[in-house]
Amino acid sequence: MRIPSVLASLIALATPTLAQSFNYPNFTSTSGLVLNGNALATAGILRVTPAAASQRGAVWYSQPLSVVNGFTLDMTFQFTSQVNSGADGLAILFQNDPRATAALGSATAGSCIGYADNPTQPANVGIVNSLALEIDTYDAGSPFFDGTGADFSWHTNGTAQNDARESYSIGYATPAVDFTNGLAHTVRIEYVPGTLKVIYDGALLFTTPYSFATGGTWIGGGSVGGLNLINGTSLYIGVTGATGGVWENNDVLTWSFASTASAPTSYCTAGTSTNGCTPTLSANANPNLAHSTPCTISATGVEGQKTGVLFYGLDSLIQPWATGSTSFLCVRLPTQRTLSQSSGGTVGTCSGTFTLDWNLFQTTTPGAVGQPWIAGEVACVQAWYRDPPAPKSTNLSNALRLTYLP
Ligand SMILES: [Ca+2]
Ligand SMILES: [Ca+2]
Repeated sequence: MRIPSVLASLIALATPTLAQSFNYPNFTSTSGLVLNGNALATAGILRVTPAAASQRGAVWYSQPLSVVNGFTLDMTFQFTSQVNSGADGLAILFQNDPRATAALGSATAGSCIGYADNPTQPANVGIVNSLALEIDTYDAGSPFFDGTGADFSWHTNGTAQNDARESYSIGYATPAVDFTNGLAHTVRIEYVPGTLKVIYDGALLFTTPYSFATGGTWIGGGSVGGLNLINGTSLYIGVTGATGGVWENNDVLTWSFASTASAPTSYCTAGTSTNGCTPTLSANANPNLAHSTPCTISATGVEGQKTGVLFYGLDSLIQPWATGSTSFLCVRLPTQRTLSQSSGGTVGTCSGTFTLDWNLFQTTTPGAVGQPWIAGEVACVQAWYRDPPAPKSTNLSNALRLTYLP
């Protein structure tokens, strides 16, 4: 039995390239999450803190996820049962603190929003080696000097413990529609190395220069370094919150995250055609949501003058194509066929090619599998071609994994 060992090696090759993501459309289940402090799940809502005095909570995805090549994070949040206009809000955290999923900030001030150190207290418990996006609902005045008490603010102190004082902000904005109005709102964070974008209720609110590798610049001046990433790639991702002498429910309704793969990655192996050809699939770049940057997929080394088609699905698979075949099916159902084409070139040689303009196909094929695409989503692509003497009269190329960029 040779096939099982071949399959095992293929699976081992495929594993490191899987997209890293999570998606909580609600919190009926908190599987995969670690809840600290006063955080709880209730009626499908993630209540980072309940509406009571001097609460703090933190919720972490249990595994570190890759951030080094970029990511997209989406969250729906809501502040309810506000007392005296409510406090103190939520913060979205990216961290590599030694406490890992046990990390939790100061309990002595709601203004620390569950992640920061309290500068007026001797205990040092701010989450070190972290970047935080405050969704701040309360202006505490001195020593924090929050903007308006209803603002987003990025805070970091590099590899040292994070700090909620506004002097540790690297960028902030106050949205025109106040998120403390009791209604549900959405925030999206898009990170590409060098830039953080905050999209609030579907519209870009502000952009902040920042890189996990090189850090950023505090709003009051002075540069701050980047973070030490886990394995050079990853951080724990979470949400924290707090209340003090004024309080509210600090709630999260939905939450999803997807890492960006740096480039299209190949997986699986090509079958060998009757004339000894092993077609190789490649692409110049990952597609983006607007289909505005070139994404061309090519299969080279195809037998000349063969009819074939590129097809794709949303997940990978490694399954023998047919008894006696050297090919594998590497794309899980449901699959989407693109247009049938001829490989060109010379009969009996490996001089043929198939090509696909991914953007053209997507923009001219409404309802194609995968639409509407979201950032971080994966498409697994493979080429199929006629080879009459072969088992099942056909063979397959290797496969390619594309990851949608914002
Ligand atoms: Ca505040
Ligand atoms: Ca603040």
